[in-house]
Amino acid sequence: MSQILIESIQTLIVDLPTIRPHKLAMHTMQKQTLVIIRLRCSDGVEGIGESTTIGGLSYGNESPESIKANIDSHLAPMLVGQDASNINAAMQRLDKIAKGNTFAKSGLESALLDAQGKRLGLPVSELLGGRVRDGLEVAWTLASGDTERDIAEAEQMLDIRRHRIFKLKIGANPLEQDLKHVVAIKKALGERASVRVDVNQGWDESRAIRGCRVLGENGIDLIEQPISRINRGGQIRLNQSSIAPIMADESIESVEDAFSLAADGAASIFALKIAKNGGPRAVLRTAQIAEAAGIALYGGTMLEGAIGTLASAHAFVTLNKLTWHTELFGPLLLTEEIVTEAPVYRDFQLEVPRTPGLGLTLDEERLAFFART
Ligand code: MUC
Ligand code: MG
Repeated sequence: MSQILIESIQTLIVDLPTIRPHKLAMHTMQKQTLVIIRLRCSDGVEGIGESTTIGGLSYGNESPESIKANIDSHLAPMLVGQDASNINAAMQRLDKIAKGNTFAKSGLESALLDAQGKRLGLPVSELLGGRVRDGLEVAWTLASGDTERDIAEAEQMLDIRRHRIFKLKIGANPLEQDLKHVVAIKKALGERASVRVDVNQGWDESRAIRGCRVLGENGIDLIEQPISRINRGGQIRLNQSSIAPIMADESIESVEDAFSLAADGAASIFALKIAKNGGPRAVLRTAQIAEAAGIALYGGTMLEGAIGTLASAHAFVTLNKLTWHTELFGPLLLTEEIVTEAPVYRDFQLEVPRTPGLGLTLDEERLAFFART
């Protein structure tokens, strides 16, 4: 059989409206910007991928514009003309010429997997070794910035059986105001829901000591990234003292970060994100480090659209244990889709397609309408 080559790689920046403003410690999202990758191969197969971050440069080191520029100028030229079926070789080439850039690499790795799955007639999960679960339970983030509105939103999600795990975005307001907000929501929902918080590095250690204690005493199940990713000593101390388990999110910007956090005992849960590890295969390396270290797992998101969400989901369904479930709700935060069939959420779960590749088809018209020109 003659070799199948990567013929071209196209990147598109797509801006989609959100159902409401989404308020995080570092940024309030009024829209989400996706970078869509189209990787065309000499056998006529096209793989699609997504490289998406939150709030321009306010969350991580890569922005949609830098992702596009770096793929177009540096990464794509390294892949065009290469064997489309050899994902190990392709990703090694990228790692050799580009440090970091895990968001960009994640979209490319997803596109390579999608193409290979379509070529072989296999879902990406099967390329990754096979699924051990069918669906993934999905948390919803309450981030309207208003306590009563958040409670109403949670009640509605419980009623329609879409979510029973809620993550509250805090860290932007004064500590006491944030604590009051979280405790009021937990009181309203009681045992009907798991309530967790994400501080997005918003506290310093002095505030985190009190914050973690009050949250733990009030039945909050998990505290995500309470302090800066840079303050390793603080993370270790909080992980030792907090009643509620501490999850590392921003602290993990690479597989190597995951290893060093595990070695230091700086968290008891890892948020897995394909974008921060360099793709669906790369994130499984972080999962293996966690498993070996006895660290629990959570399937995280960068609020990707359908493509990035299912690229994550195909990796997460292969995991042995996913104790804290997932937050793969990105498509539900958007008012518009750029694929023909949106991912299916039913009975608290995201269904992971069993069709070849990621299981998605681009809606050319919608994509052309929302793509930046
Ligand atoms: C984050 O920090 O976890 C995930 C859900 C959400 O609302 O924001 C993201 C990012
Ligand atoms: Mg987080």
